[in-house]
Amino acid sequence: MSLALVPAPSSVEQLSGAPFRLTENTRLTGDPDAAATLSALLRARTGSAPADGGGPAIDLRLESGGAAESYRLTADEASVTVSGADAAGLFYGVQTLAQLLRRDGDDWIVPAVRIDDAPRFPYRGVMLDVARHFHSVETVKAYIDHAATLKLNALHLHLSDDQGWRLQLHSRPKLTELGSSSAVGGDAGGFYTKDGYREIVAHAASRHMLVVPEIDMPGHTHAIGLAYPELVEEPVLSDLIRDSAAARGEDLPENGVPYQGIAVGFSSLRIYDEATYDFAADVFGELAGMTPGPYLHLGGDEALGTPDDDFALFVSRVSGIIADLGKTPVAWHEAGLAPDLADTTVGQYWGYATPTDGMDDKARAFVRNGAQLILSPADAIYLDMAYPDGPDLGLTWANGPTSVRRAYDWEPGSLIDGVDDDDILGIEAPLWSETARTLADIETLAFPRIAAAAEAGWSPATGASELRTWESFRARAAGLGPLWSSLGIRFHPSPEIDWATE
Ligand code: TNX
Repeated sequence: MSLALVPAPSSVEQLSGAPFRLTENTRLTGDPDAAATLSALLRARTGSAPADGGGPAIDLRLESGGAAESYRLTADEASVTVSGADAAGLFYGVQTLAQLLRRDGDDWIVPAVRIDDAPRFPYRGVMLDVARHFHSVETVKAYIDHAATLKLNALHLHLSDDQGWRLQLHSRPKLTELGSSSAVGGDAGGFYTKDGYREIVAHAASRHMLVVPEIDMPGHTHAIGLAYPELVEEPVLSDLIRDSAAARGEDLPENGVPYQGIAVGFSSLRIYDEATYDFAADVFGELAGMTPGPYLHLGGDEALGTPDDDFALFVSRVSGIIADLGKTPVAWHEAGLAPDLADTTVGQYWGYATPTDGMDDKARAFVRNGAQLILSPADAIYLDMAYPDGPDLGLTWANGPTSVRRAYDWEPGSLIDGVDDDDILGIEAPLWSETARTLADIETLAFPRIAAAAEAGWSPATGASELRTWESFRARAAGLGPLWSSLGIRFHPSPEIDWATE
C-alpha cells in the first residue's frame, strides 16, 4: 500500500516490522516547538494528544549537519524519531508524521518506515491576491497553516491592484484612507493595519514561511489614483477592455472612481514624473522596514497601459530602489528584458507550461542577468482557475479549466528551454481572487491542486523517483482526504482522485 505522503519524499523505505502504536502512555520528547506542532496535529486527527505517559516515545530533535529544511524520520514498534537539520526540517518531519498516521481498529498507528527527505528547491510558494477581494488576517493565517502542511515555505501577498490598496503605510496614509474600501463586484474592501501585517508575518514565521509582499506597478495602479491622483495616467481603454467589460456588464474604469470590474492592463503610474519614484521609495522603504524576509515584489505584470520603453525605464529604476534598500527585487516576467534591471531581480514566470508569445525569452533574461526564476505556469498551478468538474468558482483564461492532473503534469526543469535547476529559485502557486470571496472559496480552489504544486517544488524531478507520476500522486493524495478534513480544509473532492474516507 502506498503511503499517503505529499509531497513525495526523496527516499522512503517501508520496513517489515510491526508499526508504532499510539497509546495514552505515548511520550512526546525533545524539541518543545515541534512537540506543540505535533500535539495540535494529533489532536485534530485523532481527537487527543499524548500526555506525559511513561510509554514508548516519539522523539523530535534537532540534529545539525544535514541540508537546509531536511529531516529524517524512523518509526518502528518501539519508537518514532524525527530529526530535523533545522527547525524547518523538524517541522516538515512532523508534517510527514501526521500524514503517516492511520487508523487500525480503535488504534492509531505509524507504519514502520525510514524516510530521508530534503527539498529540491529552496522557494516553494503560494500567492494570495488580497486586492481583488480583501481577505482578513484570520483567513490568511488559516491559509498559511494549511499550505505549510505541504512543506510550502513562502506566502506572496498581492497587496495592491486596481480594485484596492490593502496595506496601511504611515508615509502614505491616503492609500488606505481613500484607496482601500472597494473590491470586485462592489464587495467590501479592507486593509491590514501595520500590526495586522506584522501579525501575518509572525504567524507565517511560526510555520516556517516567509512573507513576500507585492506592490504591483506600474500597471494595476488605479486604486493608487484614488489616493494620489497626481501619480496616475488616464485609463487606457483597448477594444478588448471595452468589449470584455461590456460582456460582463461592468462599468469602465474612470479615474477618481473606485473600480469594481475585473479588466486588467488599463492603469499606469506616470513614468516621467519624479513624484512617482518618491512614491515608490516611500512605499518600498516602509515595506522593507516591516518585512524581515529578503524579497520585495514590484509587480510589473500586464502593464498594457504603459508604453514598452517607459515600462523598461520604470521597472529598472524601481528594481534599483529595492536593491538599494538591501532587499532582493522580484518582478513578473515581463520585466526581464528591461536593459537596466537590478541584476539581483528574481523573475516570476506566469506563462503557460508550453511557453507562448516570447514569455520564455523574458524569463530567460533574468537568468542571463545572473538571477533566478520562480515558476508559476498559469495553465498548471494558477489556483484561481476553475476545475473542469468543480463548483462555480474560478476563471478559465489559462487554457480553460485546470484539472488536478494538469496541475501535476509539468516538470520545472524542462518548463523553459535553457533554464535548469540551478536557475530556478523555486515554484509558486498563485491564487488571484476575482472569484474568491471567502476562506472556503480559497481552499476549494487550492486543494488538491496546491498539493501538485508542492510536489513540483519539494520532490525529486520527474523521472528521478518512482513516486513522481500522476498515478502515484493520485493514490497518495487520495489518502490525505481524512487528514485534510480533520484540519478543516474544505478541499474540492475532485472525481480525478479516489478519496479515502478514513
Ligand atoms: C493574470 S498573470 C494576472 C492577474 C489576474 C489573473 C487572473 C498575472 C501576473 N496577472 O492580474 O488576476 O490573471 O487569473
